[in-house]
Amino acid sequence: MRSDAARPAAAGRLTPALDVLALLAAGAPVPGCARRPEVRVEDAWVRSAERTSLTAGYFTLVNDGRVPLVLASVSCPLAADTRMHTTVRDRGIVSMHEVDHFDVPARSRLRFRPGGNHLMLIDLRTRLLPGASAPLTLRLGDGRTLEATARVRS
Ligand SMILES: [Cu+2]
Repeated sequence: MRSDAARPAAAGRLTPALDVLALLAAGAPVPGCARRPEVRVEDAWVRSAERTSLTAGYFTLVNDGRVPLVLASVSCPLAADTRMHTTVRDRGIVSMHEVDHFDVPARSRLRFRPGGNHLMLIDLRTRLLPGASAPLTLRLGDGRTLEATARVRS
């Protein structure tokens, strides 16, 4: 005759280890082991503006996910208007153009950096001194928003 009572005890002893393996296999966060979000903003900074009411901002939007996304707009409460620009070189002439949105494919990075894509922060409400910070809100095409803190530097 088989002993049913022995089985649950044995299974119970194995369960904790199996649970952790199942969590790892599912990619779930394990306590004490923080994971970076798949979609995130890195290296956000804004050029200091002590005498002008206009400056530029930069960041990297990381999309480590399997789904493409769209960067629809960026705003900063320290500026009356924030626009996304790209820099274009055509036969030696450098100009910048406003961009309505950026497509960010799955597993890619969208970089804003000097000489390339950049934010224009227009009609600053305050001087931006090195060491200060400026909050940025990135709005995605699906309605999600990402908050970032940009360091002000010269
Ligand atoms: Cu510009």
